[in-house]
Parts: sequence; C-alpha cells; structure tokens
Amino acid sequence: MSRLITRRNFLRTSAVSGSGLILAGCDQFDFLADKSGPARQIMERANVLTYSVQRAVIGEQTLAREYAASEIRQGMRPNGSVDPTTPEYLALKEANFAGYKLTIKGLVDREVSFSLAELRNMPERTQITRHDCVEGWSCIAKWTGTPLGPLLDMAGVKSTARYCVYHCFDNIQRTLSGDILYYTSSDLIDAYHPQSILSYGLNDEVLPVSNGAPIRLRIERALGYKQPKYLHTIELVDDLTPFGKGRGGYWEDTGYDWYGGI
Ligand SMILES: Nc1nc2c(c(=O)[nH]1)N[C@H]1C(S)=C(S)[C@@H](COP(=O)(O)O)O[C@H]1N2
Ligand SMILES: [Mo]
Repeated sequence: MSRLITRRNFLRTSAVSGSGLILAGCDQFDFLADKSGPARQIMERANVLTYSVQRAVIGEQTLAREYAASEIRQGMRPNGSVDPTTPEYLALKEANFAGYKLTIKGLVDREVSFSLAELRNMPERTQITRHDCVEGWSCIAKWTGTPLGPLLDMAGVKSTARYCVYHCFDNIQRTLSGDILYYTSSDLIDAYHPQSILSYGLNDEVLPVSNGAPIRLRIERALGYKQPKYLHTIELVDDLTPFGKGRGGYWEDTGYDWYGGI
C-alpha cells in the first residue's frame, strides 16, 4: 500500500519538476504565491521527493556538460534583477567595486572575507555551459571564476553545517514593509562541486552589472534561479527555516523546487 502511494507521488513529482516546469515562465508563476492553491500544494509535496530522487539519478559529482566556444550564439540574456538600487550596492558600483568583500560565515571555524583582487588571484577556472531558466529560455555562455570549495575549506566548514545560504545585494521586490533581498541556497555537495565557481568574468569580459557584478556563483547542474548574482555573503547553516519564508530562497519561497536540479 505505502509502496503504491510512493509510486504515485513519484509520478506526480516527475510531472511537476520535469519539463512542465521548464516550459513555464518565471513571471507566469505568480499564482504560486497563493498558499492554498492546488498548484502550490503539488509543488511543495514534490520538493521533498525530488531532492532524494534527483540526487540518486544525478549522482554526487557528475559534471555538467561543457560546450565549445563556437556554440555561444549570443550574449548572456540578463534576467531578474539587472541593476540593483540598494544604497550599499550603488556605493560599491560607484567605486568600481573596489570596496567589495565576499564573506563566508556561520557554521565555520573562522569567518573569512575576500576582496575582488584576492578572488581574481586565486586558481581560475573557465567553463562554457548552458544556463536554463524556468521561463523557458537557455543561453550558452563562458564563465570565468574561482572554485568555491577551497574558499569554504579556508573558513573551515563545521561538521554540523548542511547548507550554504547565498545572500545577494539586490532588492528583487519592493513591498510596503520594505525591500525583499534575493537569496538562494544549496547543499554542500553543490557548493563543493568542481564547476561551482565564483565568477567575475563572462564571455571573456568583466562580468557586467546586468549579469551579477562583481561576483556571481555558478551552480551548473541547477536551474537559473539557483545561480545567485550580486553575491556578498555565504552563510553555512544547518537549517533553512530562519531565512525569508523558510524555503531556502526567494523563488523557492514562492513554491519553486528547492533542489532545482537539471
Ligand atoms: N541576485 C539575483 N540572482 C539571480 C536572480 C535575481 O533576480 N537576483 N535571478 C535568477 C534567475 S531566475 C535567473 S534565470 C538568472 C539570470 O541570470 P542572468 O541575468 O545572468 O541571465 O539569475 C538568477 N539569479
Ligand atoms: Mo530564471
């Protein structure tokens, strides 16, 4: 009996987290904000199963496909926040990000911060990958940056840490009770993945503001909303519920799958 239920849930899960989600658009998901809506409830049930199922299917350190330079057909299409207006970000941008710091804190042995110059001097990795947005578009682009894993090791991740929360500068939404800042999160497997890079270069140019300057994390086996732009802090935690509405990210809080694997 329980087996049948599990299987039925699994089929429903596949339908929600598979191609159906990819065909629909970010902007078209507003109906998910309705907590009692049937679509939202199905998405929430799906979240629990997709993580274990996708992990089992994808494996731990499989590389995302990399492409040839000839397959880059156009510039990286900017989406979501493209020009943040928070005072903190405007001040940094004004100074060409000279005062920027990336901080790693939370469940670590020591909090560490890196300037842009320090990040650019660390081991560099370049990869040409395809970005898939749930709005139904994809872009192949060349990303240059430094792998996140060694930086986490410098901070010393405590054994109790389970997730990285990625905090961004941009006010993705302005409400009467204040700005909502973009954030997302991943597990440690994705954080330590060899293609997870803190990128500062895009298609052989300095990463532009519209695509997340000065630093944007790539998590190549995940959907577009799991690729935080305007990143300033990585917080190691054992629980995602204290952040936002508790589902691990700005879009995740509206009902998007937390794992968001592709
Ligand atoms: N900080 C921040 N990160 C973000 C977003 C955003 O609005 N703010 N949008 C997400 C979504 S839905 C997508 S598809 C990609 C878009 O990245 P791009 O502008 O480089 O194409 O960034 C993701 N990361
Ligand atoms: Mo997206």
